Amino acid sequence: MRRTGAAAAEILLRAGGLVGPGVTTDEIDRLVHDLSVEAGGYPSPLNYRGYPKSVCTSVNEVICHGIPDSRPLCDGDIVNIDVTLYREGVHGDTSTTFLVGDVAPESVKLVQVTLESLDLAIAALGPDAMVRDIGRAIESHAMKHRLGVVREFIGHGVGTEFHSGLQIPHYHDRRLAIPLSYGTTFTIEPMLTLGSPEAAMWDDEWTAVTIDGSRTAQFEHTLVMGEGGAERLTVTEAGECAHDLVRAAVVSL
Ligand code: EYF
Ligand code: CO
Repeated sequence: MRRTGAAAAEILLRAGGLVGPGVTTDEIDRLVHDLSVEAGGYPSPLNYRGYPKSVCTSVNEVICHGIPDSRPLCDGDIVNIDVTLYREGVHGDTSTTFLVGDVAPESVKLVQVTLESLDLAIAALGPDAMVRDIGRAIESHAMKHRLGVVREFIGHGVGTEFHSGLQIPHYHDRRLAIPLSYGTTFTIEPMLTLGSPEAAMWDDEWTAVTIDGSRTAQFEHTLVMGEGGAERLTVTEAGECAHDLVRAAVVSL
């Protein structure tokens, strides 16, 4: 899981390097596909439950599962790239929302707070961590910044299967007193919104969008529970990931 996670993180970093005005999400899809194969693996989304592409690319009001296409990204867009790599018998799942060119301050804030909410959720997982600690950390940070938390799509157990039975909601529910035991591998992937957190589905039956067309951002890591807390698996061997690129971009604004 550590090796596959590191390879997925490298692929996401490379994909993020391509992001810019004029680049199509089909070009990002091709790069992710080719890098996954070069890494000795396979892009998990391709043909997963019939999904037609190798990566999800979710632009502006698209919450998740955006299908890459021939439209170029525009200056001011935000785009989530969600990479899952299957290699050595396991999946590594990670995503980052990238800024495309010059992005309006409200959207930059959305991206920044969403990343902070993931970081806070990971930090909230101590030795006796429970599933509810994750949603509590995310929802309280979102509320502080008057952002919505999407409830329809959640984090999940991940390992030899892309999605195991474990469910990781990003909203607070005190009934989720479910221990995250040593060795559990799972994702946290909060989706926050500027407006309504309600989701609607495009006619393609994949693309989930906000019902009011407001923008939304998402960040994701695959994690493993260790003795002292959660360890991020979707980081390079040097401990880096594409989230760091966004952190640097946001700070320099
Ligand atoms: C309505 C799929 C899409 N499901 C989940 C299939 O966990 C994921 N990313 O972090 C994740 C990625 C993909 C995915 C890519 C394709 N699917 C199944 C059911 C419904 C759906 O969209
Ligand atoms: Co996932």
